[in-house]
Amino acid sequence: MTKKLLYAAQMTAFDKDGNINLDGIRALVRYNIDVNKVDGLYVCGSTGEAFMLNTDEKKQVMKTVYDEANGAIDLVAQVGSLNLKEAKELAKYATDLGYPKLSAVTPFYYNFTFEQIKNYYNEILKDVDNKLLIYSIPALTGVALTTDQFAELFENPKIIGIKYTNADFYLLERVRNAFPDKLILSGFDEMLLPALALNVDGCIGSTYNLNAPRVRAEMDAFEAGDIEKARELQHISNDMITDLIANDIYPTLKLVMKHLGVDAGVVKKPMSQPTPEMEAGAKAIYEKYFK
Ligand code: NAY
Repeated sequence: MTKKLLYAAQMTAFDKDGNINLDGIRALVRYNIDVNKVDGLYVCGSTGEAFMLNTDEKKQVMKTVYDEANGAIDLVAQVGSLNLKEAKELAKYATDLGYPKLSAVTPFYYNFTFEQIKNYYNEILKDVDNKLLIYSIPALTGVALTTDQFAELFENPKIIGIKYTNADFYLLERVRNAFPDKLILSGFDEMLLPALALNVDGCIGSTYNLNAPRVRAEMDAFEAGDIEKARELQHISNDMITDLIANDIYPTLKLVMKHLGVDAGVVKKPMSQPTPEMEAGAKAIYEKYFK
């Protein structure tokens, strides 16, 4: 039995003017390594607000995380972009830095055909010696790949798995069964337990920046066959996630981090800036779930 992997989706700290705050990013990495004891970090994904960053900012985030982690944990650089030239540049940049894995979101917005999506992945990987996880998040991209399409993408040996952020458990079962040797990481934190039941290799999520110890205990209980305990822990996590979503999840994650002793700054506009009500809600979440 192999241990399930726990990755936090790395947040990007910003100041109130939307500039990246490298010290805040370092503090988040340290907390994830020292306190959360994660197996790895997913850098420049949705939680990292990367689709609102320019190329230079993405590079600074990747470099800062890489330096701070200093080889202690696994790192995945999300390089996907509608600008394929940028995606290729970032893939090369992250690979040259030493990132052991890349990931790329399925290209979105223009309703690309599967042929175009396939060419996008093969182009990103053409000139780099690295491995890649497909970042599948149909709710945000509108791109829902089928088992056969995943199989076609896996014809490229550099594509080693999927970050599966999808509530379609029928597809997850089909994909897990069809590709037993691929790395499949579950991306919806509130659906971790059913994903574990379908034998995912682990998870990547935003709430693990706060909640990793509880989630590790859940995965350990699951592996030990104590489903009742795993269910109880998922239930607490889901109460917390429900409260986070009700309070506006992205800014609230950072506000709760502050109570945990990490100044992760604020989110970038057009995401909402903290209001006094939001701050009160974040304090209540901290007190209810983390004190
Ligand atoms: C990413 O790229 O950072 C992620 O996909 C992390 C996964 C998160 N998805 C989104 C859209 O933020 O952790 C989840 C999510 O926040 C959580 O399950 C609450 O819904």
